[in-house]
Amino acid sequence: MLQLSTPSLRDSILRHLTYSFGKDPEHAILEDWRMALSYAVRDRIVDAWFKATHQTYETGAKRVYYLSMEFLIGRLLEDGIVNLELVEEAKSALAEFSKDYNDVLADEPDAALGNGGLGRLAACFLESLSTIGCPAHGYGIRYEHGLFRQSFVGGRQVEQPELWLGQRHAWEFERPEVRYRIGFGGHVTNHGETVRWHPAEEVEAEAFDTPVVGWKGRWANTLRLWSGRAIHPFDLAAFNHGDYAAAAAPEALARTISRVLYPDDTTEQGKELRLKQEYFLTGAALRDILRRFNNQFGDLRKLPSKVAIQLNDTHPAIAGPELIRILHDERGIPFDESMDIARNTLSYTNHTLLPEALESWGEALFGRLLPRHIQIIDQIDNEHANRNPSRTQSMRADHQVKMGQLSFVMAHKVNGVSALHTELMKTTVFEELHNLHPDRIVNQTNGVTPRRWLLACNPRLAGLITESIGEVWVDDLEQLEKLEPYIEDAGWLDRYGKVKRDNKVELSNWMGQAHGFHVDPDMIFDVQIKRLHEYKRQHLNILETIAHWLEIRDNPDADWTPRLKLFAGKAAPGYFFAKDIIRLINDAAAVINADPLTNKYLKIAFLPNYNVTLAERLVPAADLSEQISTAGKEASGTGNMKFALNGAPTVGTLDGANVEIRDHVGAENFFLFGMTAEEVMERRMVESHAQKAIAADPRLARALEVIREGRFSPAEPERYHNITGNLEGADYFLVCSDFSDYWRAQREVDAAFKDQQGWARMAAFNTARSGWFSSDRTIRGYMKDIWDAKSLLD
Ligand code: 26W
Repeated sequence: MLQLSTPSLRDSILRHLTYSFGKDPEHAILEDWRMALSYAVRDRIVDAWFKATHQTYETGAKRVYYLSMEFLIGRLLEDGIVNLELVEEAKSALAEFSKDYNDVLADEPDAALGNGGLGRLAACFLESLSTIGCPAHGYGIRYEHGLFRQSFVGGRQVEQPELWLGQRHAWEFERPEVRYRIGFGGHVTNHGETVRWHPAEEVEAEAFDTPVVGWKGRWANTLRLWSGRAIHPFDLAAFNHGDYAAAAAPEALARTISRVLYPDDTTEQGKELRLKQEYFLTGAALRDILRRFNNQFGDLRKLPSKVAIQLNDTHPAIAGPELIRILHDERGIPFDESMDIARNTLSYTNHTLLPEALESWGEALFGRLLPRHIQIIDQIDNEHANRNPSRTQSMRADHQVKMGQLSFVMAHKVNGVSALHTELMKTTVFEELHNLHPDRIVNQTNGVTPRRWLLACNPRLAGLITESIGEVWVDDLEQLEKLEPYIEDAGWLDRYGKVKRDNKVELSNWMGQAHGFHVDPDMIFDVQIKRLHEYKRQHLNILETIAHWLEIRDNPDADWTPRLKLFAGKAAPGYFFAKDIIRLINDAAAVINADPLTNKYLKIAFLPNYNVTLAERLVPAADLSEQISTAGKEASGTGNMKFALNGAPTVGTLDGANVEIRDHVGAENFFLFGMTAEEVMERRMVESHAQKAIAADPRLARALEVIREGRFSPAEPERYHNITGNLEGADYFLVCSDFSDYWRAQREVDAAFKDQQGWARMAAFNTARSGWFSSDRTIRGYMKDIWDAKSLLD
């Protein structure tokens, strides 16, 4: 392992600046310094990477493969520095060149290769797999354009292409020697037993590797991302005929497959290119997995004992049919045996119960693009029907290919992502399959990595914790419980409270400088940051805020608890209702923030372009975590865990992992409101439930009225009639029915916040009792219950 002192890091930075980037300190630009520091840190990660790779090979250990269409990585430089415990060394090494550490970190673009929860979970999982020392690969797509950049024009969301590769990227190694041809379309021929697929078009998948280092740099795994390449990139003949576009077309077409991330996170669009992306990722990953397996073990019947493949939702579900195609069509293993080998190798995680998010492809499109796979799926379906005569539901009903059903049947384990969600899987979408295979569904409640989401993003709190109980918590987070005795010490609690206030001051300064938005750091920082979706009910939050504003206007001299309502989040470009909620929040903010009668008590901010880096800035400064989804809709949530860890009590419903957070932190440290998942089902049956709720709550009625009459859109009074119309009508997500109790909970928050000592206690108990929500605990669960994989570090 290379020396880890400041001088050697400084030398390494200077050496890379000089020889890797051809710059001397006088002429180097900020990006050069970032790249030089990144390379200096990367050198040290590569050592751990090589050691891990060799050890895995030598020990013949079982490998885990995590297949995901999304990896919401964010920035990697600080993560590398923190995991290698080089923060002070990096700061002082840069200082010797009078460079500011935070300026250099801020120059790195986010790798926004994901939409939200599913993608970020995959990134946290990879970091935990490395921290634990479990041999693993992540497989994904190297999108040229990640999730779109969001800006607001007149309060409306505007999307622009994201250009992360527009700047130099320090964290990937191109692998030109690792290429696989992925076919599409064409036809299938039968020669007696053997079936042959003859693709009509082929594109090459080229590998780009990123090392993922764990805590203390003891291990590093590989994230392998595939990029589309043309087999014959340039059509010289066309060029010679002056048809330059045609000449470049092959390359452009091939790159299309990895050009951009689909920005939808709940509605499957059924687009052909999306299916091509899913097969591109899965086909290349399986080729690569089997090449590595063959090199080491050979006998494919041993595959399940040496390889565990996790499907991150149904997006890579084609892995089942593809593995059978290779085992049966190419390697001649009988079909049912191929099916068993595949099932014992594959496992599937479901992340949502929303019907519109469950992938189901039209058989015409599917059959045209993957003519052999649809045959195999029919055979899988028949095989399953034969083995389960009582079965009624088919994965091939109504001329569709239902990827949820296929994933369940082709997996030896299926898991949900919170206790409530896993139970709902058994009683809703997978009820019949659960009854047929009662021991297949298991729960693995989500988690987050404490390295990024506490140690790196909240150094003030991490410092206080380490000073109090040592640093063991960093990779054994339940050690945080050792903080409980300190909470009884008023002096310690003051320091805990000061940490939060200093984080709030830092965020206020940043909001002032970056967005010209000035706010009093003693307000309650009430934060709702996540993708925009009706089930997450950002419109319930703004409705309560408007009702609160009207109440303050009625009694401006009352003893109100000043509050900042902070929003951030993107809406899928085609999700117009969600985009209107964003616009309403911005329109309301413009009026309420300008109201001299109330703006010392209530302010609203919607920060643009929410991403991992913005979350790292907001979470440490939050006082209150908004987790207000309609019960039964949020599979787990992971933001809720980050807030609790960073000392922000939750105002929330009994949904997803909120239930388990409340169980761990204590009901007295959680502001609960709203209907349970059962009550939601019942309330939906109630005739005009929304009207009844509005009639019963004048505050709600009045808030809806001012929106409907155009108080926040005087130029276009009817602008939000779709929102008020929906809420006064179907209100499927029960915003109106949960409003009164939400109001009640928020007023309890106001009262509790007045007692700063009391609030700090609640916050500190959230930190001390949230250790279970580490992704290390989650991954150890997968290793034990699903993958039968071992750590090579323990
Ligand atoms: C096909 C379009 C599409 C794309 C992504 C449909 C669905 C998705 C994801 C499953 C949506 C998602 O991110 N789900 C979130 O997953 C998190 C990690 O498990 C959970 O914590 C969130 O509750 C869940 O909404």
